[in-house]
Amino acid sequence: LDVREKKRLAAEAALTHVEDGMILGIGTGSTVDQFIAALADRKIQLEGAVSSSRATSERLKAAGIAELELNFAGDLPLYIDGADEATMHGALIKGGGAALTREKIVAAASKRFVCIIDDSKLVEVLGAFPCPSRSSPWRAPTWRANS
Ligand code: A5P
Repeated sequence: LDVREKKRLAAEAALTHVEDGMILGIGTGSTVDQFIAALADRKIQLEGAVSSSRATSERLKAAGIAELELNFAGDLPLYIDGADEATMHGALIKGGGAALTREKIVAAASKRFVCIIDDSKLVEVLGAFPCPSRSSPWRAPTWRANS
């Protein structure tokens, strides 16, 4: 599989956590783009999505998914996003897509975080990816190595 196909598979695996009528928090990046495409392809009817970046907002609009403001949406059941690096223990480096501030805000408002990554993101030790948030890697409580 090429990387794009792997991203698509990771994105599709996350669909098992998504139900019609949900309001999702949605991160940023090429894996998230695959997730948004998968939502549209499967014709999943979300109530809407809270976006973490302008790029994601554009993708949501193109997919016909309503974008909601976090102030109106309130607490979210689920946040979906990729990562730049991940350990088998679920520690992550994020921010490589330059959307970290909004990503953190939307993730913090969400009950669960399902991280969609392919195996190219797995590392023994975090830190090879050059980003300023290195000192405070995220914990991803619902991260699954094989999904
Ligand atoms: C955005 O700021 C990042 O945290 C992304 O989630 C991360 O860069 C993953 O991007 P890709 O899915 O393009 O690898």
